[in-house]
Amino acid sequence: MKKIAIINGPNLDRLGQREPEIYGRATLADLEQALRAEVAGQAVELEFFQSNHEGAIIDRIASLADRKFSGIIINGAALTHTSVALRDALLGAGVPAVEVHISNIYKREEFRQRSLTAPACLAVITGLGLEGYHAALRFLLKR
Ligand code: CA2
Repeated sequence: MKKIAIINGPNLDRLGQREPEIYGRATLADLEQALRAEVAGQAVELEFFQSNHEGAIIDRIASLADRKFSGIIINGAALTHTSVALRDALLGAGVPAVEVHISNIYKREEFRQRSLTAPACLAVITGLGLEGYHAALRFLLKR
């Protein structure tokens, strides 16, 4: 049984409710449903977690390592650009992670073009919309 966690950071609970021109109209619940449908019938467990609190995300990442998860898909949202603590948590967990951004961070403001967490991840997918989470899931399941 492979266990993959999908972690979404601050404000992504509002997905589908604001700024649809950047983030689309689908909600996090839609994303969860679509990812669960993708792995239906496979020996795969998905765990979804969203928080607006940096420490809660860090605690969760540590618990994934303790519970022997095989992969993490993380959209750290704004924490991507600011959080050394999140980077350290990913490095410390030692669980293979893929960083996903719905928008193309390199087409946006300069402050979004730097990711502090990317070096702690195997790969980064940016700008594919919610398809990026599916691509990350397929990648992690093939490893
Ligand atoms: O493109 C991405 O996925 C981001 O990680 C989203 C973050 C942003 O800070 C990053 O630079 C790029 C923003 C999350 C806020 O998302 C909202 C979505 C809909 C409505 C309100 C907020």
